[in-house]
Amino acid sequence: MTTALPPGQRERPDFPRFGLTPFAKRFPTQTEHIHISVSGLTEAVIEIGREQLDALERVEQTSDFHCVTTWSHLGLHWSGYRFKDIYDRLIAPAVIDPTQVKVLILKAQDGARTTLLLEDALADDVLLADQLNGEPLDVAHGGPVRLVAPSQYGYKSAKYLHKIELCPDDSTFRPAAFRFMDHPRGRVALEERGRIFPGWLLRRVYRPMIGPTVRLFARELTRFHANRGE
Ligand SMILES: Nc1nc2c(c(=O)[nH]1)N[C@H]1C(S)=C(S)[C@@H](COP(=O)(O)O)O[C@H]1N2
Ligand SMILES: [Mo]
Repeated sequence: MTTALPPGQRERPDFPRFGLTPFAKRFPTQTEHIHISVSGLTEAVIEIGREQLDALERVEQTSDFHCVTTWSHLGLHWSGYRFKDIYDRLIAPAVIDPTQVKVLILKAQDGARTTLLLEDALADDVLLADQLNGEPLDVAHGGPVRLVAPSQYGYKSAKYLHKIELCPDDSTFRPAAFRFMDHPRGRVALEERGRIFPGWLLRRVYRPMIGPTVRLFARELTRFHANRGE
């Protein structure tokens, strides 16, 4: 069976390290231990680490990954925890008024941040992944732990996740780059690449940036490993 690519996407045989160019040089400080703190609209800050995750069911999932710049990598095999389980079991019990929680602000160890509607985060295929293709998640792809939201563009899948803020709306969110590059939902099937400009226009703007960005991110990763003596 062949899966049709979503509108405007092109298949890439490799899965490159990728992001906004300022993040090419930024890396997590904690690459071993999982630590995510959840705050906002809760009675107290919730700390999630290996111990809390171990109590949940481990899930395996094969899904495609779609970057807003139009590259897609098909058939990644992730392993981790369903975000819905994390929310229901670890977060929701401490939420003061569940009807208030509409948006999650996701913050990463490299300073990247993004939003996700709670409704989208609770979809069955949204994972907190700590393994990729049978190996522990490496620094290139967001280790020790990242979000994977296959139905949204890649920029919603925060690598090196370490903070989640529960919010009633996205009014406190400052995007890492220009506002037009960010969409509140970012659904791939609907080509919600950004706000303001239509998807077909953003395709043309973004596509030429793929090659140089992939090379930059690869170069900086090599430098990171060299500095650590790896
Ligand atoms: N923390 C963090 N998360 C991030 C990014 C980043 O630079 N930093 N880039 C985003 C973008 S634009 C994409 S396409 C994917 C790329 O994931 P990969 O580097 O594992 O291929 O991560 C997303 N999550
Ligand atoms: Mo992306």
